Amino acid sequence: MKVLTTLTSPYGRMVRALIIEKAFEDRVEVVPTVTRTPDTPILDVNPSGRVPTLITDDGTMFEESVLICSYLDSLEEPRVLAPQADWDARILEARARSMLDGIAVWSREVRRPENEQSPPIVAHEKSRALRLAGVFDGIVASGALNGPIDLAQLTLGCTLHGRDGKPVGFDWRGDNPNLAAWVDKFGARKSMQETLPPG
Ligand SMILES: N[C@@H](CCC(=O)N[C@@H](CS)C(=O)NCC(=O)O)C(=O)O
Repeated sequence: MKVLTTLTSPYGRMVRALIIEKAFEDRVEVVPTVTRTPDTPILDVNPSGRVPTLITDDGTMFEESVLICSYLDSLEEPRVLAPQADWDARILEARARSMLDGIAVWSREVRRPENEQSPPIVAHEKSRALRLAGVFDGIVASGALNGPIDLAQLTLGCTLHGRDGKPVGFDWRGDNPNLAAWVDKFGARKSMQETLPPG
């Protein structure tokens, strides 16, 4: 199997880290690629052009990080993802995902030429991200993310670890010491160290 991804995508990092957590390095090849160019190789396999994209050995194409993580996780025990009926775990997954999706919108906005950026979008996403950082500071203080690795932890870790100062203005550490300590600890895992985004 192959997973195509950029090395900067936090969604791709979730899949790359899960591959390491599951010790699937020999089963899934990570193929670094580029996106958002007219000739990106992603378009040969996935018309959406998005990463991460997984191609199985029989040629089946998966997109969407959670779907890819669910599929890979299903291949071998122990499972990392919460069972369908574990609502507490899935609520946390969704919350972390909500934070990641907002930060992705913010990051994309500030990558546009300055005269094309929307200050209201940037302000909206910045306040959402900082609000959610505060929520997660309380959640990690309660110990809710200290169990065996799960998708909520993986999502939160890939959202925040190794991305300090990105996007510019996302200064969440000072007001959220519990979250900062949790991210530093989670970020020390081999799977996180080996998937650090470049630069
Ligand atoms: N919901 C998707 C989001 C994936 C996504 O937004 N990927 C970005 C990179 S971070 C991408 O492929 N962008 C290229 C494009 O929009 O053409 C997932 O969870 O996999």
